[in-house]
Amino acid sequence: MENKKSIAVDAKIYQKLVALKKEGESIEDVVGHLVDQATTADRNWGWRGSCKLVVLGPENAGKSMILKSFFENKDPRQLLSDFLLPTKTIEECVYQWLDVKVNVVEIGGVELDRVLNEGAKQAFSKANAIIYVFEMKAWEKDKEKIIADLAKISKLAVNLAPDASIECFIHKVDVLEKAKREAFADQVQANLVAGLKRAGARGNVEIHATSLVPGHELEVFRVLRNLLFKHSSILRQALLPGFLRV
Ligand SMILES: Nc1nc2c(ncn2[C@@H]2O[C@H](COP(=O)(O)OP(=O)(O)OP(=O)(O)O)[C@@H](O)[C@H]2O)c(=O)[nH]1
Ligand SMILES: [Mg+2]
Repeated sequence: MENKKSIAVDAKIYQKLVALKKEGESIEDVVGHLVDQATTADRNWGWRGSCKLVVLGPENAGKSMILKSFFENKDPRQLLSDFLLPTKTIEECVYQWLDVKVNVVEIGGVELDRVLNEGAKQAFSKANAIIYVFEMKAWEKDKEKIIADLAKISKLAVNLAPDASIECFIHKVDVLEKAKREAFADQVQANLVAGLKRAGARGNVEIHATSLVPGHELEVFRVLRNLLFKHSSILRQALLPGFLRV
């Protein structure tokens, strides 16, 4: 994957990453090397940390493909040329990412309203991140529903998953040509923020414009990696003072 952007991490971690940086490298390169080092090491790291991700959103939004490309290392090109059956239930999977045991709860689009209206206790309980995915082109038609869903999620999270960050993927941004894409994504983002405020959403909803189409896929990887990053003791150790890059 080509890494052109720097990743958004908190200031302390960022400083440590800068300290590990060799000449000519970007911060993304440093994280990439740390990840490679850990995944190719002979030593079996085992699970040291765990985290729970809940992924939900309307039907056909791209949730299953996002998860397969990130956690199963499936080539997005291949995935996009295939057909995936719609997710008809709530699917729970356990993935390993470095030394992190990641419990992923994926709520199929057909289950979305039921889960949100019935309280979502089990699905949301103790989640570390809740990711809501919708297709960019659905915005005009479905904006009220999207805002209502996100506001509901933010309120449910207060009691069920108080530590969870809430992430919203405006997905399939590739369907618009570049010039229009950025302006439209900015407009959707501004309307979403205003709508969430009106709807009394609680806490912060982080909004990301995403796509799996090659050339655009970095944002999905960046967001997921930054969510998991905090739970990895390998990366935490690597970031301690005195750690030397091999
Ligand atoms: N253009 C474009 N299409 C995408 C992208 N990601 C996924 N898709 C398409 O979106 C469709 C639905 O993808 P899924 O991952 O099955 O959607 P889902 O959100 O899991 O849908 P449900 O299981 O019904 O909830 C597929 O036909 C994909 O080819 C993307 O980044 N860009
Ligand atoms: Mg699915």
